[in-house]
Amino acid sequence: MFIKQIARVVGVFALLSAMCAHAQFAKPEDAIKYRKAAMTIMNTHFARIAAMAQGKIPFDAKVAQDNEEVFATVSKLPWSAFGEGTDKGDTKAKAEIWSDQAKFKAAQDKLLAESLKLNAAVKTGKLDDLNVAFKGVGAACKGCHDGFKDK
Ligand code: ASC
Repeated sequence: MFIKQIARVVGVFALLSAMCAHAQFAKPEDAIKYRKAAMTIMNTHFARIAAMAQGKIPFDAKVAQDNEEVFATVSKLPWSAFGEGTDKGDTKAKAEIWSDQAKFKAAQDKLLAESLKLNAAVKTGKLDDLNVAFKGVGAACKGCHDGFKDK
């Protein structure tokens, strides 16, 4: 009986800590470093796709797919690193991230939606599809930066 109660309490704590997304970072500066690193990787892989879509480098469907795969995965990572206390320090994050969380979440959802379209586009293997989808993702990046990132 008593054991069951302990198990229940432990379970509740585990759930609470899982819900507390920024608990994975020991210090705010760790979270800031993490989200910047994720965005650097997003930029690297998105830029390769963009270069192909814009005809700056030769189009290779396999290369586009490989880069999209990394982008899709890593673009899910930054958001949990905008927790409490990470508004100060070595960051260009605007206060609006915390004061208008619904809008910030909507900007993340927009990126996810455009990213899914990019995923569909790289699968067709057609440069025209890539060209349309990469613009959607780029607009989502820019939209969020315009609203939530200092120059
Ligand atoms: C990138 C990058 C962005 C977007 C944006 C598109 O490669 O780092 O923030 O594309 O410039 O307009």
